Amino acid sequence: MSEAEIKSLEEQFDAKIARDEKIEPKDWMPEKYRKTHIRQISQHAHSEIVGMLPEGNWITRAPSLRRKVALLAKVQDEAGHGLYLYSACETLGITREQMYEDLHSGKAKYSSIFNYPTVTWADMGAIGWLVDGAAIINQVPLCNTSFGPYARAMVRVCKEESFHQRQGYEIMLSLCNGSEEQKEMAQDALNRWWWPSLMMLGPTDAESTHTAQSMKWKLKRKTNDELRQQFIDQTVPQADILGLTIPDPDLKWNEETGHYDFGEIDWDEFWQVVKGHGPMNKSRLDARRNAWENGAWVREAATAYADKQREGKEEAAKAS
Ligand code: BYC
Repeated sequence: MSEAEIKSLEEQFDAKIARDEKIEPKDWMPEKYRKTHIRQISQHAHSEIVGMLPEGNWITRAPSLRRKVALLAKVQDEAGHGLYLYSACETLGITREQMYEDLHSGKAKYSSIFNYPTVTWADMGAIGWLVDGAAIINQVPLCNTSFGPYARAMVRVCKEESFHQRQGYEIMLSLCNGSEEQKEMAQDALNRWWWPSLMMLGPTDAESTHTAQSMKWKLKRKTNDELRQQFIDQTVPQADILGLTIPDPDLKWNEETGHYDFGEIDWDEFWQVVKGHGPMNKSRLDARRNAWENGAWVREAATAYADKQREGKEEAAKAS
């Protein structure tokens, strides 16, 4: 392709983005747009799949049948989200095997938040309330992202996430209306999950390598700091209803800005976790690798069965 042809394609692409039209898999797109989407969508898919582990830890210990059913359904939804996202990502020309390989080798990232342990039942409440709460704030703008398959996957994901957030908040409400010990469990879970939930929305805009370009492409519709502020403003009144204290002595309503001011985030901790040194990184990756290796016989059996079916059909076609 000549330089002039590429320039014309780039101009058409930019004009489409400016008109808020969706980019579809077979449309021409700049290589960097494709690569950035593969990076973000695959990391998002991995986060959903790894994100099943901390909650999966509590399915057998849920305190009632009702809680067990809801948690089981939530974890299954997360598997579904991962699968939509892997499918959306495949439309950009990467195979699912390659994505798995990148996760298992440690090359691909997944959300920092899932590298923390779930030590009490209250953590199921805190994850639903805070982690899914932050996820919704991050993902609602993605329903309007420029790449069609990602935007469409996000619509369904967001509907399910709002149910997840409500089930988490309801667990917190029950604990806070329960015994003194239950309320302490809820406060302890908030203390442990608050700061990691703020970190989950990514580094500050000043430190974010991808935000400026992703905003231009309308991949991202809001910056990391905008999302974080929105999350804090939305969540503080919810903590008040629960009667819980956000573990940030600097948290204060600011009349002038119309937002909450908040304390310093420990970014060293965030980068340590992102680089693989969080409390549960090793355990999470080991669990995913083991699941992949132990599931090899299922994949082989399914392939052998599909081959047999195909051979049978070919022989039948020959005979007729
Ligand atoms: N953890 O330039 P930046 C869920 C990396 S699952 C780890 O700001 P970007 C749920 C970033 O990748 C929710 N790494 O990046 C499931 C980049 O490194 P690379 C998951 C992080 O992409 C089960 C570098 O830091 N949500 O809801 O513009 C149960 C610089 O960052 C993190 C999504 O994936 C992090 N937290 O913005 C319950 C949403 N943050 O790639 C709930 C889709 C940043 O250059 N993703 N990094 O090596 C996004 O919206 C964006 O990718 C982010 C980061 C806002 C997360």
